[in-house]
Amino acid sequence: MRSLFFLASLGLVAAENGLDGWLRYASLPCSHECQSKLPASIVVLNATKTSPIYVAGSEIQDGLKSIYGSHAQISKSQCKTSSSVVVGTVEQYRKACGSLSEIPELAEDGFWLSIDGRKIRILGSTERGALYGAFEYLSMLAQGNFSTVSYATSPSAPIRWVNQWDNMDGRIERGYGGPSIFFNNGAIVDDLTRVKQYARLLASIRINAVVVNNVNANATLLTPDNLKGLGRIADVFRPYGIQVGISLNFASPEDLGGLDTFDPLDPSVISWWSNITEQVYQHVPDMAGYLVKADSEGQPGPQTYNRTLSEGANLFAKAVQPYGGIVMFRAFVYNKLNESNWTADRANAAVDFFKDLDGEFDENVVVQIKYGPIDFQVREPASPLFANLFNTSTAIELQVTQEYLGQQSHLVYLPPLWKTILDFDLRVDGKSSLVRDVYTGKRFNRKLGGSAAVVNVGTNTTWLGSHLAMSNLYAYGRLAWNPADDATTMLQDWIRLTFGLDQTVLSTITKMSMESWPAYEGYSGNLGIQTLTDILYTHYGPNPASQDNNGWGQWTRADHNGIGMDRTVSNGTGFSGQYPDELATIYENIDSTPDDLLLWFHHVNYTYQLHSGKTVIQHFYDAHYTGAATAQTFRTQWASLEGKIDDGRYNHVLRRLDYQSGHSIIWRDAINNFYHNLSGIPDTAKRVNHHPWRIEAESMKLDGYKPYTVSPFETASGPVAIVTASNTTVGTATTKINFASGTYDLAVNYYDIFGGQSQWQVYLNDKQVGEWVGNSEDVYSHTPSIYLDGHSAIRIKFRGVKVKKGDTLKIVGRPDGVEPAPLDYVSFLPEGVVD
Ligand code: GCV
Repeated sequence: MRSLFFLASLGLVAAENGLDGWLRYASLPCSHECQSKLPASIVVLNATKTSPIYVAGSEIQDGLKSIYGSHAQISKSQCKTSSSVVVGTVEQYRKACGSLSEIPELAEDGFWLSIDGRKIRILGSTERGALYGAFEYLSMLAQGNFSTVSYATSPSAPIRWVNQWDNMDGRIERGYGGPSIFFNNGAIVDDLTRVKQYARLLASIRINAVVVNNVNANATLLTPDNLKGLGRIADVFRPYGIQVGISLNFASPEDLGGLDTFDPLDPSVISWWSNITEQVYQHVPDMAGYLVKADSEGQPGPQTYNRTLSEGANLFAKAVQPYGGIVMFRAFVYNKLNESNWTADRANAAVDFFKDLDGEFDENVVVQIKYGPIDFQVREPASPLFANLFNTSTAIELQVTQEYLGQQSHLVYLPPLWKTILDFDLRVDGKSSLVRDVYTGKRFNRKLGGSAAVVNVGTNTTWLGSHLAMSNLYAYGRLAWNPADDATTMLQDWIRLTFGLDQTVLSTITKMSMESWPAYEGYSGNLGIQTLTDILYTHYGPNPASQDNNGWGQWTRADHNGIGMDRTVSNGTGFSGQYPDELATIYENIDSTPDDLLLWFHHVNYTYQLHSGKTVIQHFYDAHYTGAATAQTFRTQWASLEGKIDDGRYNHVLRRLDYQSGHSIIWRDAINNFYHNLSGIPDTAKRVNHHPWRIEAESMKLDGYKPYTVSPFETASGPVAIVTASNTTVGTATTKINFASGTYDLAVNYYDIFGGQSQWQVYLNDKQVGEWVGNSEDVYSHTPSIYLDGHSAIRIKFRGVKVKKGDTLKIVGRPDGVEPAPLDYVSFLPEGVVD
């Protein structure tokens, strides 16, 4: 038996790249108990190599070997031995092995798992269900869990989908893990190896369908060659129990089919869609269905012809109905609005568009609703549309790809945010109406329903762009199966599977992850004001001004006196009236509105006093300091795990957390400066605009550098930075240090823009103490910027630098391409100071 020491040391040397995600089947020691519980063989009740049952058998075989070094043969007979895993459907078991009384009723895709010593039976109501059971067994093995169990589990809802926003040219809209694993250059890629690996990950979290292309859809997916390619993709997913779906462009009959209309009621359009659907099903006989974004953000839709959204949806519903397909019709429909109209409100749009269509959709249509009324913000109330459709099937749309939440360059574990919605009680008719009970069909007795999440994995070996972001995908699958699952429990299973069983690793990553969403909310947008990111550009860094004076309807209505959207019925947009009475009353009244949604529902002065006793503005200041302070601890917590996690993943994550600690300060200062400037109200703790440990670059002696006024102003300290005088001039900034002699961490704030890789060196008395290259676009996952702003602003730290009062600090910047080696400031940080 291999010793623990040997295994631990194995873990340290073998750098991992993340490709296997939580299915790495890392080697574990095998105790006596373990030895006595490893099965000798695996009986698959369907030996066809492309069946989920066979896949289940192979996964178990690989897992046993990889985790415990044990060899189990796969066979198709001897189903009654006492030392085998038997895997199949209930039906197959009855036929091959006789009846079984102890299996409780299973819903579609449910499974029964029975482990009694070496006798293991994994039986699904479907083959896909049996595969889920196999992954459950493997998850137990990989966590060293040899319990005797016998239980059945069934999904909360039939729809457990993921959506990819992949474009045909291989780029992914809001994707932070590299280009598409499906498409390149207008066609389906030849090598589908990564698709198979994705299928494995998705099956293990019980996802049953994947929509492979962007909702902003390109009709060329429907060309004969691409449909053939789609067939190849479906063939790869099928053995894993995953069906393929596709997004459609409403105008395809015109754009691709050459018709002069795409009117959903026109007979030529109806027959065009029925024809193309037949072709789709020829290539993909089990195609799951269509996903449709219509009349939204420039996408064509039925409104072009004054047809209703339900008429648009039903066009597709009728086309896929003969094949058993469904239509996921997105409720993300809104028009551009004018902010000078006090009652205009994008949040109203979904209910305004869909409420009156309740009952008008065909039975195989599911209305797919984003969790909040705006767009995946850091905090939103639950979409009131869930409380307005009683005769229509619904699905909730979540977003694993962190579009507004740090784009995988920030650690943000999302389930605590999702749970604020899933577990929320809408009180329809004064009765318990949890959001999760609505979209799973329980509350209003709908057969269809479930969840979809925008995932956007790419070819990066980390899939999403960061190892820690995979906890969000894992937990999404768990919640799609059981939305009542607990955020910490799911996380801890993921940690053990991803990083091993060490208790310190478990408690540390749990703590960091559970603190991450509150921290992000702290240093971005508070009190329900939305994320405050730049909504007109990358959706990444801070830019609160972008949230007003735009036609997108994503507003804060901030001015010198106050902030917040008045969404009351009495004086505002009327949005609060879209909720059932009990909730409408709570939100209508400022006193009963919870603090964390205050600015979502009410426009107040900055001096308005919260339930907490603080004023709104002081809450902003404090939350930004607390949030950024928490983000500083993530790096330190992770660093304490050095030696317990393989170097590859340890260093990859460390670099991101280092970056996040700096970028959280950029967020903190930008938002605080912005509202300090707008309101003119000082921070009672005197931190905002007071930075005793900073030396502004523009105040240094400049040679080859010149001052540069940054816009938006709040994303530069000062608010001026420096840039080299030309794209070829080397710049030098020098100053004498007046801080007391001692040891400091040196933090340098600079800008790393797309289109160049400048180089910087830092000297103390001509001795180099640090250097770096502006290559963040190659290192991190977020969308880069071509400007000096809150996206490109970045901080690097050199730790433990010995400084004497009177030393000379010199920074040399070498521009590259369009990047003029920009610098903002240098902080000399004594231990414990974050400035
Ligand atoms: C795919 C937001 C995103 C868009 C996205 C859209 C949607 O507006 O920024 O990139 O488009 O939502 O969900 O359709």
